[in-house]
Formats: sequence, C-alpha cells, structure tokens
Amino acid sequence: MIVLSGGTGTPKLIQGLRKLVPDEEITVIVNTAEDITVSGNLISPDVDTVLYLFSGALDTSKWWGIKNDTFHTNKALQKMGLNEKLMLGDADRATCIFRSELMRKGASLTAATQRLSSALGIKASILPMCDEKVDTIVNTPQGLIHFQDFWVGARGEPDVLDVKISGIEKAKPTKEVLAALESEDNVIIGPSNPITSIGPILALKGMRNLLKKKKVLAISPIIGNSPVSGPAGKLMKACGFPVSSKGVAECYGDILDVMVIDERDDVEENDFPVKVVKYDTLMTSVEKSKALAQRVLDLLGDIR
Ligand code: GDP
Ligand code: FO1
Repeated sequence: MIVLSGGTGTPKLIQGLRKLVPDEEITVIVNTAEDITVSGNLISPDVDTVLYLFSGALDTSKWWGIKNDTFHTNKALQKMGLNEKLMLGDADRATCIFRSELMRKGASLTAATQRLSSALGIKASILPMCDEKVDTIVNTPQGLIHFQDFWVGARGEPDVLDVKISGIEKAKPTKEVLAALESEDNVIIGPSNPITSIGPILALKGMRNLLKKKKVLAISPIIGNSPVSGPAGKLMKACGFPVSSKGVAECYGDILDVMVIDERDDVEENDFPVKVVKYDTLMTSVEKSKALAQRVLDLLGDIR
C-alpha cells in the first residue's frame, strides 16, 4: 500500500489505515519541500510527523513534534538572543541532530530516515520523496520567502502571488521510491496540501508518467470552498486553481482514477473528469479515520 503524504491530513488517514493494514505493508512517500535547517540541524517536518506517527510519539493535538516534549534548549537559546525559526522540542531536536550527523558523515536523507525508522522500531517504509534539497518558496508582495517563514514566521498572513519549488528541476524520485512504485498497482494521495505537500512529489522527474500507469485514488483536503486546516486555500488561489475539490482534481490532472470528496460538498459527481465518490472525510477521531481508510481500500478493491 503506497501513500503520498504531507504532514497533517494524510497522517490522519494513515492513523486509520494502520488499524486495517499491518505497518509492514505500508509505504509512505513523504514531501520534503518544507525541510529547513534550524540551529545547524535539518528539520524534515513531514517526514518527522510520519516517523512519530508510526513510533507512537506524535503530538496529535498539533500534528507535529513529540507529545510531552520539553523546549529547554529552544528557551535557553532564546535567552541568549537566538530566536529559532521553529519552536523545536528537545526530543524532536535529538531526531534532527541524529539525522544531520548521519548526513554530515555522507548519508542521504533516505538512509538517515531508514536509520531513524529502525531506531524508533518502525516497521512501515518511510521514504523521503527525493534526496536532493528542494525548498518551497512563497512569492509575496514583500518578496520571496521560505514556506516556514511564511507559515510560522508570518503566520500565513502575507498575500501570496505565486509558489515555486526551488531545486525541483534537478530532483528525482529516489531508487527506493521507484522500487516501491514498481511493486504496487495502487497509490493513495492522502488529503494533503495539493500545492506544498503533494505538488512537490508530483513535480519530481518522471513521477507523473509513473503514476499514470497506477490506479491513483486521491482524497480532497478541501471541503466546500475551504481547507480543513492550513494555507491550502490561499496557495491554490495564488497558483490559479479554484479552492474546491474540483480545483484539487484540476491540480492532480490526468494521473487520477478516483477522487473521494466530502459528503458535505455541494457539487455534482459527474461534473468531474474522474470517478468521484462522496464520503465523510472529516477525520475528527481515529474511528472516523479508520472508516475513511476502509472506504479507500474498498474503492481500490483491496479486500481485508
Ligand atoms: P502539512 O504538511 O502540515 O501542510 O499537512 P498536509 O499537507 O498533509 O495536510 C494539510 C491539508 O490537510 C490541509 O489542506 C487540510 O485541509 C487537510 N486536512 C486536515 N485534516 C483533514 C481532514 O480531517 N479531512 C480532510 N479531508 N482534509 C484534512
Ligand atoms: N509549526 C508552527 O506553527 N510553529 C512552530 O514553532 C513549529 C515548529 C516545528 C518544529 C518541528 C517540526 O517538525 C514542525 C514544526 N512546525 C511548527 C510545523 C511546521 O512548520 C509546518 O506545519 C509543516 O512544515 C507543514 O507541513
């Protein structure tokens, strides 16, 4: 089972999927375009959320960081006048230090993630989308800023003119990602931000052509005309897409076979260029995540 993921909506779906499918059978291809170096160490926010989800440590009140983490280092640095771009917890920082130490010694992001996975006792396969550094850059009237400066630093407030994924032209899916795709017929695109989470994965060299050969099911992160959370609406609009499940279908285009949209969505299923199924996609509990995951498996013909 392959799932393409960002760091909030899709991990909620995976939480339910894990109740139905053994971890060993789950491969998650994760966005890395929001990665950022803070105080010398690389944070890979979406990869870390997925790691912590599988290890059981994730703070699911925020969908990032480790539950009950402390912030002593971040606060001590602040006292000395160093304000970190992201509030990095102490245990979360240990993950980033371990990753960065491995990478400073020559490991790829994929290899470092594999070491972290086994250190955390994770059975699922968590694959960063690529090993090249790519950065989501938001174009605002005040200039170009990194996604984390836009979302955390400026609380998502600046107007957005455009979004670019810097470095994406040179980025390719890793051999691990290619091997995973080779061995599976079905791909789930979870309800993640189509511009900043799924967009970078689809923009990797050859990725769209590979996915065209698969049965691809996507779940819309937009209900009605708003995202459930986060900046997807503002960013989709800036990139010229309608803020709706139809706009999400437009973003994904011809790789899609099935799209699950929310039952509250006041749109006609036959208005879409792909097969559309309505279901309750608002995952406010593990039970609801499991029910949605079961519907997804049924649609993919995966009988369990
Ligand atoms: P990020 O990396 O933190 O931006 O997280 P993702 O890209 O994985 O997820 C963000 C997207 O998830 C947002 O566009 C939300 O609208 C969507 N989302 C969050 N929770 C839910 C949910 O329960 N149902 C649906 N359909 N979408 C959700
Ligand atoms: N998001 C915030 O809004 N504020 C933070 O201080 C913050 C810290 C942080 C630390 C580690 C990490 O892995 C993620 C963190 N996030 C924080 C979430 C992150 O900025 C974004 O929500 C994701 O990049 C979107 O996928």
